[in-house]
Amino acid sequence: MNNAYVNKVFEEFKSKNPGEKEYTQACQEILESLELMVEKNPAIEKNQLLERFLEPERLVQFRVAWLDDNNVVRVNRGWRIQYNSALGPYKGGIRLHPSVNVSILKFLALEQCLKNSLTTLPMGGAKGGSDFDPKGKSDMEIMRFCQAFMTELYRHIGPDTDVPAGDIGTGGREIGYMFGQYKRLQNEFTGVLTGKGLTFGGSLARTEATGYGLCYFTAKAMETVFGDSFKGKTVAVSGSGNVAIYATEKAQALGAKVVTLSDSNGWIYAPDGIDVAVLKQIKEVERGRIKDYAARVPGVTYVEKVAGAPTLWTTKVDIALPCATQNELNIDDAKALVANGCKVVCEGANMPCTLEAAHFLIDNGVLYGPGKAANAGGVATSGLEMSQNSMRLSWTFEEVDARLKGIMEAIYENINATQKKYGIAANDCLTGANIAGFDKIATAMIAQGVL
Ligand code: NDP
Ligand code: 2IT
Repeated sequence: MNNAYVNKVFEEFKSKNPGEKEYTQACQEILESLELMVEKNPAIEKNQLLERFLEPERLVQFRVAWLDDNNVVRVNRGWRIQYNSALGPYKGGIRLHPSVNVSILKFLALEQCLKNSLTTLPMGGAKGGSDFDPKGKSDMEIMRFCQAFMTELYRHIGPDTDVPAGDIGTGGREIGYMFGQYKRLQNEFTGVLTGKGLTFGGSLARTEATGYGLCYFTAKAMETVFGDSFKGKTVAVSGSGNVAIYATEKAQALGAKVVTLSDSNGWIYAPDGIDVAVLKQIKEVERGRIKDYAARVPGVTYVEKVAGAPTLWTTKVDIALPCATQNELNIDDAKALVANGCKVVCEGANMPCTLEAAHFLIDNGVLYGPGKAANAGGVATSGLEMSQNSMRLSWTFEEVDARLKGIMEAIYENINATQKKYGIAANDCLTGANIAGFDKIATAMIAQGVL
């Protein structure tokens, strides 16, 4: 970073957030992009907007005590990080995974602010979660955990205050239990969570939205930059959860062949493409593992994740869509992708590429779509769920899907216009996304005074 003000902000950030590596990584990536904007826009420094933006408005940490099936007390830690409310009520998912900590949630909340801004819908940014591990838990244990989690969280949220949703480990089942507990405690049936079941205020197409939106964004970017499309392309998808499943479904519907999927234990190679019905049966109905897919579908191989084993990014593909988790694609993976002729990397997950990998991809001409833009379809459709709840109406699948597609294409167009305005390379959607996302937040923060 060359700009003295940006440098100073980053040094202060690091000393205030020692040891928070994911949060620092996200901050560095954003500040590197915003240098261009800071130089053209003295109001940012004058109003100390970067210092204010990089300090979460509120962070709540709480105990979550619950009883397991043997009536043994279990204790987890819960958090909600209400990062920025300049553009609307706090909005963002809840992650349930043993790795969850303050650094990860702050990085996710910070990314969420820029992402929500890019959607153009009125939503501030937040993230929450717990170090609870849903794996291997019974349905009743999940319910008791979700009820205990909401028993504390409910006092901090509300349909006009903060509207949580799903993320890793939090799907429709968990949102249902949390919604039920909120309703019981508050005695109010409101749109306080998104991703709800379709019979109690959920939106059609929310389940599909992140993966579908990722493909709509990628298709628009590819068409603009390369005059190309998904048709006939080979695609690597990682993960096998909500985002990965619907990215696979849409990429294949658009004429591509998805040849990889993964989970934290390993990855599969499916040379003939993915049978999405089998994938959904294993992951959504049976809650199984990706290796079960290889056992069930002939011609599919499974590579266990052990030291020295090749990663799925060594597969020869045209397009890579990382959809599992942060930092799952490192510099060696980026080099392997480029060496194999991969032209497009768009992120379904949040920050799946390390900073070094992202720089390498951009420097080598790969069309790079960062998560905050490419995966914004999930939260955008959450925003549409909030609108429907406020109107007490529900739109058809086709209507929501058409709005989602329009929003994803508009996000790309906004980035493209920003690239042109600032002289940024067309394959670098990262710098454009950060500037375009921050621009609206900065304007709103200045207008709302020193807060
Ligand atoms: P799910 O819980 O449905 O699936 C997560 C997938 O990622 C699983 O296959 C899981 O494997 C894998 N995974 C999770 N943690 C790790 C890890 N530490 N190492 C390797 N693999 C891992 O989550 P989602 O599909 O909802 O989320 C995936 C990503 O997309 C996340 O980064 C999330 O923040 C992001 N995202 C999600 C949105 C949504 O609407 N759901 C919206 C925008 C972004 P395993 O089963 O082995 O844990
Ligand atoms: O990272 C994300 O954008 C999400 N997990 C979705 C958040 C939401 O409020 O729908």
